[in-house]
Amino acid sequence: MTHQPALSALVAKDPRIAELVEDEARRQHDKIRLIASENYVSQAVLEATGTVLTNKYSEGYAGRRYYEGQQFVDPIETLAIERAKAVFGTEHANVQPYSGSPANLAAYLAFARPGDTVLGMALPDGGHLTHGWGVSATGKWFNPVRYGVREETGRVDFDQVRDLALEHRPKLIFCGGTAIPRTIDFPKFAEIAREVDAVLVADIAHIAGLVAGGAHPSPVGHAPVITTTTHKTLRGPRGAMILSDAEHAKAVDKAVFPGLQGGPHNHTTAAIAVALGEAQQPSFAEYAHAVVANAKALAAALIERGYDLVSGGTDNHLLLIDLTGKAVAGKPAAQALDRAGIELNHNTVPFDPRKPFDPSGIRLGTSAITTRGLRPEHQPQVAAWIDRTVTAAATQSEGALDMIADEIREFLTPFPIPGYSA
Ligand code: DSN
Repeated sequence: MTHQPALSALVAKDPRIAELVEDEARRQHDKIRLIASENYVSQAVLEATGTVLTNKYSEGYAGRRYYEGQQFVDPIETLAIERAKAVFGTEHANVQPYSGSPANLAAYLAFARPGDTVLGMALPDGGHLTHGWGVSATGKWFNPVRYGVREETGRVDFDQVRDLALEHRPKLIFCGGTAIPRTIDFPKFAEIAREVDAVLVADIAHIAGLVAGGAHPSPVGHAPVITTTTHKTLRGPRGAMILSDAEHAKAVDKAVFPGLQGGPHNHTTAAIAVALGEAQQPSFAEYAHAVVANAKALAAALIERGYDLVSGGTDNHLLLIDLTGKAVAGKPAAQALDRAGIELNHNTVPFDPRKPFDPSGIRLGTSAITTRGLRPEHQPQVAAWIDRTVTAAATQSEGALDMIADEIREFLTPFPIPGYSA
């Protein structure tokens, strides 16, 4: 058995599921995991998610619940809230959203009405589905207007943001997204939001851990409402939070419950509290800065090998690579990389002439490999494996992939992960 702690009851009761979980643990151990939204949570976070708290219903908020028996859930949720406020320096925190999309939906429910205009970053330019993209409920139920990046720089076009805001007078402006390799200029967004009297929502799902660790500027004081998942750079369980100033607190809470959700997932709340406790430690700031150092080193090594990075590099954990010049599209490259032991996702790049399901780019992030202990000196080797694999994919040299996977498995042996024992 490889999973830690051992899944003895699961093995006895449901060997097929146990076997699949064991296989997944081994897969996570044997690969260089570069999916920008993923990480490895600590053993303590893993344990908290697997507790009896999953048995409990707790609609409402601490001291104001609709079910009895909240003697222990109330202090757990209160601790999570207090730690969130301390880590991010906000006046209010709601730790109940089930994940990032419901957290963003709660922001719409709190501060807009169906049909209202919202301004968000276009998905192919790095935004998120829930920032008003057409196929999302947020694009169907609201009137979305979208800004993007400048073609020549790959960075947000603030002239366009301002022009669109002045023309359309949105109720909400979203900043942040899923494929933004550069620092988000919160003061600039705040200035535009103030000018048109819109509520600025900073979606910091990708960079929350960097903000918490002081490796990215904070939106606090600029965006009155901040949404985030808890499982990306922040390194907690799958969940989300909404942070806000005191003025917007009541509307946020009402929107999450009873507006959008039922009972919070108490096992997740406990694990969020644990992750936030970890984020309060000095070692977390070291981790956050190491994530950025690794991303910069990987970017430099890839550029040296002739790769075209959107915006020319990175300021955070994320790299977006346009493979147009490499004779292979994003999806076949990502599939070859997965087979070679490097896990990432295909991604559109700004002004992509290809379709989202078969785009020109790949997206990489360095949080998981940083948690695992890889450092800048390892990045030239990671870049070399990526390059060998992309070249093999372009020339359809399938045989090279298994050899690279073997090399990577051996390379990773001295880097243990929580939840797995070889
Ligand atoms: N799935 C997340 C990501 O990978 O960025 C966004 O929802």
